[in-house]
Amino acid sequence: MKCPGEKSHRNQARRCYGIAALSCVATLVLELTLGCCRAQLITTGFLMPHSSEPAHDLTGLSLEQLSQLDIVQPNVLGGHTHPAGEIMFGYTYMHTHMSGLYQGTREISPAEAFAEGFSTVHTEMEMDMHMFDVMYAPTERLTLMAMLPFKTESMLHLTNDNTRFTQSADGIGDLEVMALYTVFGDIRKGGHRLVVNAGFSFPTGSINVRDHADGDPSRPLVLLEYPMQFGSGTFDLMPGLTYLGDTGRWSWGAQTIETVRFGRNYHGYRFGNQYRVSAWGA
Ligand SMILES: [Cu+2]
Repeated sequence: MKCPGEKSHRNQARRCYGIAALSCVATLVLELTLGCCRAQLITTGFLMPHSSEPAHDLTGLSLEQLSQLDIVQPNVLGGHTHPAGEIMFGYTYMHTHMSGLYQGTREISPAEAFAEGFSTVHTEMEMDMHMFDVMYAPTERLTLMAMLPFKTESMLHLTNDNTRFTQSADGIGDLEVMALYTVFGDIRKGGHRLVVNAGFSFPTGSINVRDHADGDPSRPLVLLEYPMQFGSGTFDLMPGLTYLGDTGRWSWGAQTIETVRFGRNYHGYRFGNQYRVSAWGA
């Protein structure tokens, strides 16, 4: 976090938190409004049956074979399971663009933010996320999955003396592992299924992400804002429940997954808990 000016240390600290809070609001609101702009460009996986058959990719399969593969909605976290012995490697690319400043739900101009005493505002943030995941089903009822994101981020700043600068960073995020246990139904028969999700997030993503002050390589490295940090810094529990429906031709589902954070990270903060609800059809 960068705070120019010859203020007392205490004053600076407060100003920093002010900016961080403002940026959090901007992030939250834009997540909602730009949610549909998240481009899910590529989602592929190849399935490796437990037998000695060579691995094949999806491009060699007929439409009918594709429709029989249980790779419904891979972009829904833990939203599908696999039959016993199957391994899936997945890759998802996601681009998130955020811009604008919000106070509550009202968009404000940088000038208004400066008038409130902020010395620097964030005008835009870009994030590219490459998500790698692997799934394996040791039994018919149990599927295990692990996911690790790689993030490239940049944030554009505007200061009250009208200087613009960019800070950027890249690195891995938090490793998530999840067990999906089918409590009702059978993946081979289709119909209705109920799956219990039990996930855990390890703080492998840095919360010490730094870049040069003012984006100027000659200046010292400073800690970047909360949205620029790669991980939560805490161990998080992710319990959830997934309902899957399948008639062979159509499939649909609904899911709720929570993220419950434990303690505080070594910088003394923690993110809020998350509650997610998704529904889909295909
Ligand atoms: Cu899978």
